[in-house]
Amino acid sequence: MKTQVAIIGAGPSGLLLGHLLRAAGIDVVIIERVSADYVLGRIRAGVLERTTVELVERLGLDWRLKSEGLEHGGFNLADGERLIRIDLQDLVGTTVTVYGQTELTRDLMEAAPERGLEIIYEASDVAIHDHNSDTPSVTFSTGDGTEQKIEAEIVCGCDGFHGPSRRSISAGAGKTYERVYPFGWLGILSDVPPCHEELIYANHENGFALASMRSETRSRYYIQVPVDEDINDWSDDRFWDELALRLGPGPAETLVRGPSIEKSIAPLRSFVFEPMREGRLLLVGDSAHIVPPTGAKGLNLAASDVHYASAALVAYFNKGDNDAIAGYSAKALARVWKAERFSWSLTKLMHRFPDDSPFEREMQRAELDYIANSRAAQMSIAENYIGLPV
Ligand code: RFL
Ligand code: PHB
Repeated sequence: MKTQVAIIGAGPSGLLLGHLLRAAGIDVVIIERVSADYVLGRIRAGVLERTTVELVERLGLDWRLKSEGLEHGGFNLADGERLIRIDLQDLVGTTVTVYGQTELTRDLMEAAPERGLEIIYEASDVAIHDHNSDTPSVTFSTGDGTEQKIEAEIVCGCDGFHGPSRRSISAGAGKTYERVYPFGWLGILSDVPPCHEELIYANHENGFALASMRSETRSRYYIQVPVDEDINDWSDDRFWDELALRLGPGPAETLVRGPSIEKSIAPLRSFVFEPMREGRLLLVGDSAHIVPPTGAKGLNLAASDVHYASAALVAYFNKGDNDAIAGYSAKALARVWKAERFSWSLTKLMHRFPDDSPFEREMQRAELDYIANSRAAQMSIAENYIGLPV
């Protein structure tokens, strides 16, 4: 099989990139390790920046996002006593959209056949070959054990943090930056109305909590737990009690409890691999970088990588511009590092670290009080939260 671009991974970055390239008349094949249902079963991001929404609009695949997505003009930081509202609309004149990653992924998957975007699911042993030559290829096995080979001009690694693409970069050709946090987020999804009309990020003595949502009838809540926590120790009742305590008296009063329909623990990590390209292999999204979810940046960073990668590939294939691909990594990384900084600083501000002394706790209190009373501080948070320009 031959194609122009082989994309590894049918998560949001692979699907968005595949659609944008197809819209420019470029041939694409996506190779995904698991089934479509398995991809859709992962409950992840919920907040889309304007730039991410615009990519979906450009594809004309935004009808469900427009009708079911919730536009939020602000969000809240809670410090145990009060809600500090960050008024995005007033401070930076724009909004974010609450729309589940699952829903976005479903929209992109469903539109693939009609747009000639081929996706091969359940491909095992995916391997990249010769990306430093002019004739790279990808091999894999299909469900019945048949070996397949796709020759491509460019390979895009959209295969997340654990995929093979980053590991295919030559030894010594890249550098890794990493910070692993000593805690994770225990999240639940429940078909109950949200406790508040906007998101609440809470800093409590017992640890961080987040009140989020997927719709007016479906809530998504998280609490910080130690990284080695056993999920079986968290009955729904225990989760709701702890969440109510951490969110504080106001939201606790309006909190509606119900059975969890999903419950999982996600570890928190900051990670950057650079450069995001070697030869004809481009790394896109979580394959190159991870942010802790505190700033809601992971999926949005994947989308901005896609923006830069698709522009470079369209210039390369349709205008014969070889330098465009060479420039991809530096362009994407400039934005990646700023999102890393924001996600790390919000994580530090809102979580309990096991080694923190009373001094660090007072620093958090002082910073939250400063934010509560400074429009300049709020504006800085707001412009990062809505997403820096691409
Ligand atoms: P994904 O979504 O991990 O998709 C990668 C795809 O590659 C496939 N794959 C392979 N395919 C072929 N061969 C192999 N050997 C393969 N190995 C892997 C996988 O099966 C998968 O389908 O990466 P992508 O596309 O780069 O997208 C990144 C986002 O998923 C991620 O950044 C966000 O979910 C992060 N994130 C959030 N981001 C936001 O922007 N806003 C949020 O509110 C937000 N909340 C979150 C989050 C992530 C979380 N977790 C669980 C890590 C909340 C949580 C709890
Ligand atoms: C979510 O709704 O899953 C969500 C929202 C905001 C975040 C992280 C996760 O910062």
